[in-house]
Amino acid sequence: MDQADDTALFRPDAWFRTGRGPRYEQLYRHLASAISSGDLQPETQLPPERDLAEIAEVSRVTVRKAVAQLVEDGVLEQRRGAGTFVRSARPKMEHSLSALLSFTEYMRQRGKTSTSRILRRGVFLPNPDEQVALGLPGGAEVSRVDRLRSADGMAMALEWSSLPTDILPQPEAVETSLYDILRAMGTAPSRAVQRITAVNLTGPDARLLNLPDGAAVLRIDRTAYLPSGRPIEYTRGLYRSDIYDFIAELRLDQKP
Ligand code: 16G
Repeated sequence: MDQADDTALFRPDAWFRTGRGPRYEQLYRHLASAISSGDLQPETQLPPERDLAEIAEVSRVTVRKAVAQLVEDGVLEQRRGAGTFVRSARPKMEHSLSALLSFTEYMRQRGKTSTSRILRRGVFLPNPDEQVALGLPGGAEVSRVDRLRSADGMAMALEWSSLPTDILPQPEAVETSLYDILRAMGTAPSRAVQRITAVNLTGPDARLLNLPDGAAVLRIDRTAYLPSGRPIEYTRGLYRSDIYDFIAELRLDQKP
């Protein structure tokens, strides 16, 4: 369980502006948006009321009012004897999460059949990017699946996916769809954060995608999370930008 020990989030300069309404309302709005943006993750424990009042430089009554409102909204939970926690059940969010598409589904929606050519599958020692993105403990290994993805036989994307080994113990099991396997195990991601950049292809990547050296493609790095907030997939992908009109999925957050 995480402690919200990053006090910067609660300091007055993070949430208080003169003339923007009562303090408890501003604090309430700030915490609500930190929860819906994921800055305060599910299961995070808030500092005790007295500490929170001290960090936020407000009275305990102000903290109590803001927290009470968030509890009423169902985004915070007070556990007797334990403290106040960000709730993990977010029904409204889960509804929108069905929009998190896999390559296979994305292509199916467009009437295309997807196939995967496996370039590499196995369990490896993680590199620093994987370690950070997946929050892997020291010494943990990582399952990797590298694929060339095609639609109706046309090469569309190269994807290098990494997952914790307890989530994907057998990377050899991945044939066409990774998400089908995760769904079957009840560990499909429900939220993803993507970073999209334009890059130019070089060497072997260009040849695999049947594009000339230097062709512009989209690079999309996706980190995907379980509803609990645990990161379980880190995929770096190169997508043909000329034919792959990629849509960044958005997540509808709960309204504060
Ligand atoms: C999408 C995802 C990728 C995921 C894959 C699973 C993006 C940018 N990337 O390509 O992260 O691993 O779908 O697809 O959307 P699959 O279930 O067909 O293997």
